[in-house]
Amino acid sequence: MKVKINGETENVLALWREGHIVKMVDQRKLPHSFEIITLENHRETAKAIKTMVTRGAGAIGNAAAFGMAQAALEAENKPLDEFIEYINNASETIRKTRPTAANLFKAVDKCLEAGGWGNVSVRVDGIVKRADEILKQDMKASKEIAIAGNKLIEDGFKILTHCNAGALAYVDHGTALAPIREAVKEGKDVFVWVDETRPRCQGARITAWELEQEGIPYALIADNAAGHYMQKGEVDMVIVGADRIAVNGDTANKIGTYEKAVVAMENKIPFWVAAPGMTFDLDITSGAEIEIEEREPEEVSMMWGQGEDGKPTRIRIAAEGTKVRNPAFDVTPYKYLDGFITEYGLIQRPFNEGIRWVFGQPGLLPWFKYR
Ligand code: RI2
Repeated sequence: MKVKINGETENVLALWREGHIVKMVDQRKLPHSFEIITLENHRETAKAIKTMVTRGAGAIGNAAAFGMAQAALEAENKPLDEFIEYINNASETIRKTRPTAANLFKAVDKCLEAGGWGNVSVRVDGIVKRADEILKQDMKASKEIAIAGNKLIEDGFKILTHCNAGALAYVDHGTALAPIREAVKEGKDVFVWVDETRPRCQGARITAWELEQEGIPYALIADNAAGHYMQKGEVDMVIVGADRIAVNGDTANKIGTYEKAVVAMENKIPFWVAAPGMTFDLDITSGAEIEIEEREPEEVSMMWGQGEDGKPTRIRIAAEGTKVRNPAFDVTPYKYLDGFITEYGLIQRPFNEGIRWVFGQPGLLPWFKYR
């Protein structure tokens, strides 16, 4: 991802590992300041996931894997039984951070599997290598998603996106923003409508910032404005990311995605979900089984931003004591989706073959066609 730092353009990843240390862009501070945070151990990394220093399904999967690598390195001098106990406890700490994104749980499981045999040093090596591999595979998948999704984008398209599914959410081109980046690279004239995405405003704070950094034309709109532009014929397609996708195609993504999908269908606008295999949960048959994270009421009753003095400021919108509900995600039923943009290609209607087939397990989901 390109970032302008003190006038110079640099390539920065959302997060990376340096030995036992994990570094990540502090996404809570964007767009008003660009800071890299250093996490010394797996507990700090788990806290960073929970408090959304890093966020986005893919990035929290990487953070989870790096947390596992840190735990392995922290325990490398312990006897085997203590090592196993330490790793299991660390995996529980990491699993408890955020419940919805499939990538987090898969990353932890993959690391446990890689560290599940041999003596301590073999296990440490296995976990650390697996954590690094997950990042490498994500970077490759992100590029493949970019190429697959670009095929859907025509010159002159205006594309709506919700939340942030860019390079900060999925290293290193993003999911939803990856095809857009690719289209622009190919010289297509593309414009992006950016939903602000209350309550945390990842659209306003992160997507708009990413697009600005890359010089991609966009306009930030209030969440409530998306339907208006769809109705006016000013949206050619919608692309969003995903946090967890069930075998039937039901998709959990940032709260508000469901509404956009319904309005898109009403206006006959194609609605695509860009997501890697890691986000598909083949153990659940429908979206009803997806746990929806409920976050702090202050995300709704207060806003964070930059004050007129240039300093970070929190202001209260609703009166103190106001009752709040704050689900972070919703589930869009598969019937509203035109398909999925994955590293394996496009999975689109008419859905004749199964997602399980696409991901190497023949069987279910008879109405998905892999192309
Ligand atoms: P990738 C975000 O959640 C949004 O739901 C967004 O669509 C998704 O993660 C992006 O993840 P949050 O972590 O599809 O900001 O890019 O709450 O992996």
